Order: sequence, then C-alpha cells, then structure tokens
Amino acid sequence: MKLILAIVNNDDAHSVNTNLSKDGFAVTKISSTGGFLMSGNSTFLIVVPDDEVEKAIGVIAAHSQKREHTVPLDLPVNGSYPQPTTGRITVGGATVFVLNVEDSRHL
Ligand code: 2BA
Repeated sequence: MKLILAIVNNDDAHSVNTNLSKDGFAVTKISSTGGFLMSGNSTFLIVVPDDEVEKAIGVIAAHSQKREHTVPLDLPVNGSYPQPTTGRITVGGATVFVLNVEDSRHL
C-alpha cells in the first residue's frame, strides 16, 4: 500500500479531484501554500494498493498543466546598465511523492 502526496495547481485541482474520484480512488484534498511563491496550491492524499500507483499518477499527470510565472529578481544593480527586474519560472504540472503505508484502518 502506498500514500501518494500530490501538490497540484489550484486551477487544476477540481479536474484532478473529479477524475480521480471517477476512477474509483479515495481522495483527500488539503489547501496548501507553496513556500517559494507563497501562493495557494492543493495537496492530495491518495492511499492505493501498490499496483494502482501508476494509474493514479497517470490521472494526476493528465489533468495537471505546466504554467509560467513571472517572479521578481533580487539582483544587485551593476553600474548604469539596465538590469532585469523579473524572471520566469515554470510551475508544475504536479509534484508527486510516493510513500510506503504500513497500516490503514477505518475506525
Ligand atoms: P512553490 O514552493 O511556491 O514553488 C513554485 C515554483 O517555484 C516551483 O515549481 C519551482 O519552479 C520554483 N521554485 C521553488 N523553489 C525554488 C527555489 N528555491 N529556487 C528557485 N525556484 C524555485 P514546482 O517545482 O512545480 O513546485 C510547485 C509546488 O510544489 C511548490 O510551490 C511547492 O508547494 C511544492 N513542492 C515542489 N517541490 C517540493 C519539495 N521538494 N518538497 C515539498 N514541496 C514541494
């Protein structure tokens, strides 16, 4: 048994949630915040049998897009040359971690 932790862009969260549920996966969605951009994202907890891991990750991948973001650059000014003040980073699709689960109980 594995726990899939998937951090997903908020704009993709509804679609990821709906499609995981449609395929029979039990899902918990937690509101989370990225430490770098300090903006909201969604973290999914999905516990699955070992042989279902790739299927669940496939659903997440199919509904998570890469997005470009503009971020401020903290560069020191160098002489009188104009310096760029922003840069671009790519966020997502999804960041996924797979952990072993020793035991699972519904009490
Ligand atoms: P954030 O921490 O807000 O990061 C958003 C994006 O900023 C990252 O996209 C990456 O492109 C960039 N980034 C993050 N930290 C950076 C740094 N120290 N220097 C330069 N650029 C940096 P993703 O890699 O797609 O990550 C999306 C979100 O997934 C992250 O949001 C964070 O919430 C989570 N995440 C990513 N890697 C993680 C990790 N190793 N552990 C825990 N959470 C992670």
